[in-house]
Amino acid sequence: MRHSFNKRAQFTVAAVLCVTSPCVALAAPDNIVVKIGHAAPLTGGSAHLGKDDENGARLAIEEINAAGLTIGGKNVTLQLESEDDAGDPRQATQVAQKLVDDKAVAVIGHLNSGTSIPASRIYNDAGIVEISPSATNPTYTKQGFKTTYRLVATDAQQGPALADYASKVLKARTVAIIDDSTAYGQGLANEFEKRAKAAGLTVVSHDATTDKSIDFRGILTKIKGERPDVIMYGGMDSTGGPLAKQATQLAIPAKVLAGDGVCTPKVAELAGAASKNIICSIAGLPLERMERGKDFEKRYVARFNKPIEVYAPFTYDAVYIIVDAMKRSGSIQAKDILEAVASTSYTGVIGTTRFDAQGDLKQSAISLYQYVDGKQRLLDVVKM
Ligand code: ABU
Repeated sequence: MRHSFNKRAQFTVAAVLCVTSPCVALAAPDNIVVKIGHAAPLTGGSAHLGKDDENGARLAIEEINAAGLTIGGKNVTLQLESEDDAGDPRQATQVAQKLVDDKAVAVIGHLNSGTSIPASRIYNDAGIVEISPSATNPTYTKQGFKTTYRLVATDAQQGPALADYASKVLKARTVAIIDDSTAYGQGLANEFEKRAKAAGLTVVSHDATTDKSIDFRGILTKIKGERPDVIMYGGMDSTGGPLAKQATQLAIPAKVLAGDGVCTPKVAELAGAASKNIICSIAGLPLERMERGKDFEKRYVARFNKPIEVYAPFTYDAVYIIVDAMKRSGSIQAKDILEAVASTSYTGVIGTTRFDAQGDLKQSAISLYQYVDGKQRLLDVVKM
């Protein structure tokens, strides 16, 4: 039943779009339009990251359509349906339901852990694969859903990598922790704290703010009195940048350690000269260590006339992983794509992707960066 309904729906989409969209007017009668969903914050403090993710997916879809795609003997045109979840858990579930109702056969997203986790139940109920390019909270893939996948390491790996750097490289003895109370920020801070304590660091304080805060002077003034060797921040760049800047304005000498939500070109803009105090990680290989990274970067910049933020290579590969599953199953049905994604062995820009039974990567990496003259400089890559 489900099979024939989906097939009818996809032909209907093609017909409707032929009269409403010049893009699909190109589609011949035997050309099936298949929707790939994407969801991320396209408004609000993380809109630049959401747009970066969308651009990566769009570039892949444009390339695949230009090259021509045939699945099961039928010509297929991919269509990106990109939705704005505003980084908000409630809006994320509404957007997820819309993508399901609109018959997306797979979804790339969401960007945040706090949106990916609640949305994942909706995709699971609908039997649609969800591949997050960036959600790092371990809970995302621990819910027992067969539909949840991610292309990054988890915070159970990222938190310890940051704590080990603080302890072994910075030789820190004391740390003050701040998190933004989100699934990501709080989760990462907690993982960091566990490993820091195990490594013998003293956690002098652990404070919570929100993902909308921009004034950290109250917390930072208190922390200044605690004289920590380092500050660890669990949150995104839109808040991490001002936090680092205000710490420098208050003459706090401590380095600010943070995860992938902070580790962007944008944070240097927001922190200004204080970016030299930031050490951050991303939950994958650095672009410069990806075999096809330079080539991807050239095509991305030529198409969008802006630099990559962080996870565009991951959304780009996510599209190709979905198409690889279509090719291997010879089907454009959501249930067949879902089944085939589990046995993915796909070499793309970010490397070779293979998933474990939970939907996490079998092999991943954590890359550590500092900022020199406002530019990211790679410090280390820890293979997982
Ligand atoms: N991993 C950082 C940004 C996305 C998240 O909330 O997990």
